[in-house]
Amino acid sequence: MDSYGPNAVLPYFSIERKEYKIQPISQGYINDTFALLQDGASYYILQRLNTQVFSNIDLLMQNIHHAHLYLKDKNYHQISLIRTIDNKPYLKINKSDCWRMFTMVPGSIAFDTTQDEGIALEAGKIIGKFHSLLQEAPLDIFQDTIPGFHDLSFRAQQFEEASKSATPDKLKDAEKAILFAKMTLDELAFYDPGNLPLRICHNDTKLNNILFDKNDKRALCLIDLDTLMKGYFLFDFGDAVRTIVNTVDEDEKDLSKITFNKGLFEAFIDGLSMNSGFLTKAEIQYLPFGVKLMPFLHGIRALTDYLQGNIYYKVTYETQNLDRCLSLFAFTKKATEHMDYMQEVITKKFF
Ligand code: GN1
Ligand code: MG
Repeated sequence: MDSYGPNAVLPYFSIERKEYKIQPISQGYINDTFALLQDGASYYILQRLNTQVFSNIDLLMQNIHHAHLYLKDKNYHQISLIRTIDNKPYLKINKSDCWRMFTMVPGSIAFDTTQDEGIALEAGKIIGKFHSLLQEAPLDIFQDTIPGFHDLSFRAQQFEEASKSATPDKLKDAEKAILFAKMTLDELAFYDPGNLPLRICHNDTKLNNILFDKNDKRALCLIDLDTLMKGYFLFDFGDAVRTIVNTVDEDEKDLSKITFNKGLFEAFIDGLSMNSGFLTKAEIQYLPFGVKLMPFLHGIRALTDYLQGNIYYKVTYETQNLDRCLSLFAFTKKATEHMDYMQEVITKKFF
């Protein structure tokens, strides 16, 4: 039973029986994702869930079910879950082999990066819409799928433990990154978002988790709701901004290419301000902090994984986690340099 592949699981889902071409989608560091194509068009998305990272799939699928009840709006495209032939939300072959399927949104596209201010504006709008809709949901129906996911002190503690047990070679290669991590942890100790309201957050709002209409480039919806949990809005804000205003990939090795594009930032803020009625004044003031926090959090997590020998993220080469860390830390520096600028733009556009 443990040698199931995408082909073997198809008969267990309630879809039309046709000859589908199965195409792996390589983006994503956690789950294995496949597109099911027919005559060149995608019909379904099939995923093998990473049960090491997500230890309670029932809970995770329940969160998604609850979110779908609220993500209903004429300006928000809803993705449908395809149930199994015995009417379950996912296929459980055994505890560590779990699969699920969604409909593909016809004519949609996702972008890893963008130079287009129209895309940045649409991204801001849809993230605002997502939060406005979920604001109506009671917080307590959602459960944490990864406790402490964006908790900085928890991530700092994991990093410290990894530093203690890492090999001398790894510690040497990561020397600069380790220094930067320690310095930034000291700086961030001054921030305390603890009084901000908790909301249901997506917690992974990078640009390529937003679907756009291929033709008119309207944002349709957010995908990948696996990390839907309670959190602060600044998490979703920071994750979106880090992947929009930086016009190169998250693991870019040439650090001189990393940008903080002001036009894209302002367009994103314009879009968000169209659907931002739910935000409190205090949350708005904290937004620039999110743009520094999120790349740093991802960077320190990648660094920790590098030091531990790549046990969490999927990597295609040995030092990929270190490259991701260096690139994310380089963007953290850019964010730090733009704190006053961001505050100015935000004050002008929101107040
Ligand atoms: C992981 O696999 P993917 O791309 O959905 C990670 C996110 C990071 C992202 C990119 C559960 O998400 O936190 O933003 O890589 N998800 C998990 O850095 O760890
Ligand atoms: Mg994700």
